Amino acid sequence: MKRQIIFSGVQPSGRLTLGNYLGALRNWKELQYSYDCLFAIVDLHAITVRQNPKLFRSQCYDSIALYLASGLESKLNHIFLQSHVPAHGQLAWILNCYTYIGELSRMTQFKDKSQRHQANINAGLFTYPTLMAADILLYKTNLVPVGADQKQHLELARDLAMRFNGIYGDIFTIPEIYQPPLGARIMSLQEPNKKMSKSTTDLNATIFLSDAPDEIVAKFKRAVTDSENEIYFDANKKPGISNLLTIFAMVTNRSMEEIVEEFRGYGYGKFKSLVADSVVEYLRPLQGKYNKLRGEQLYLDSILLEGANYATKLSQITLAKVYDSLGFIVY
Ligand code: AQP
Repeated sequence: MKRQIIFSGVQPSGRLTLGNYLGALRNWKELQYSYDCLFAIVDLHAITVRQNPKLFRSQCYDSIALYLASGLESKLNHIFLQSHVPAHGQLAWILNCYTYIGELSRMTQFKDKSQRHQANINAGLFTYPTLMAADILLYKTNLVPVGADQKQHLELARDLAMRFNGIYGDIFTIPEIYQPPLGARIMSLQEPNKKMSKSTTDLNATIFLSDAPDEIVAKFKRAVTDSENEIYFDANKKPGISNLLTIFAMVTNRSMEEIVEEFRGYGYGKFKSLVADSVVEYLRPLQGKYNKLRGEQLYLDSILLEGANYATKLSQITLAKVYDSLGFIVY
């Protein structure tokens, strides 16, 4: 029986974070055994914010090495750079013509990023969600595993697919979202009401997957909590401690109830050290694999090439169908 298709991606817009890992990559690793998976490094998305070209190229290689180090098996998955597959841009243009300004104006990521990059509120930042819809729809994707911040974009992708199908017939598969029960939104260590983000200006706010153990320990030590000094889960009242509890539960694979029960009487300082040590141990094997893989550029290139060839072929099938439905002349 044909397996269902997964598509997802991460922007190489900086160093990947613990949020990217717990909200996305970790789930990809679990899902790779049951689905046909395409995982992109979405470099076209990343240029909606200015990037330094030399650093950017290096971050693209960092990302693919991290994908593999996270446990994605090259034999099971197709890993590629979005810019290597022309159909992403081609379909994005078409979908732009079926997306309303009002819909894009409601996107919270656009509002948030235009606040943060006021000198560069470009059209790409605005139409980012139509490119994301193209990414997903090109591959007849059934399931998209993403963190909570991408839910709104995914809903738009579904709306666009249904709108297009409503006019032209059964062209696109309607994708479903996959969100993890825990970790869909790992929060900033400094502003626990905001999500942890790779493009943060406050380096203490984010755990990067490449952080050294002493950096991880120092960041958790400085994590913002509250003045109550009692450990229990309440994301609204105690966002800092609840975030630490979530991270701890995920990296130790223990239930929230069990952890809260065990650590209720602990002081915050002691608990923070425990979380830090668990994260250091959790990331150790990943970091070891990453350090080895990152130097193997020819190997990384070979994976990207295979991925791009496969994705290009698959994407052309959907694109031809779309062109034909629109009345474009297709040979
Ligand atoms: N804090 C987070 N918690 C859980 N999941 C997260 N993701 C991102 N941050 C968290 C998920 O990681 C995947 C890739 O995200 P992205 O690189 O496409 O962009 P983003 O969502 O905008 O992530 P960042 O780290 O905040 O990047 P910048 O700073 O460049 O904007 C997605 O599935 C996302 O949900």
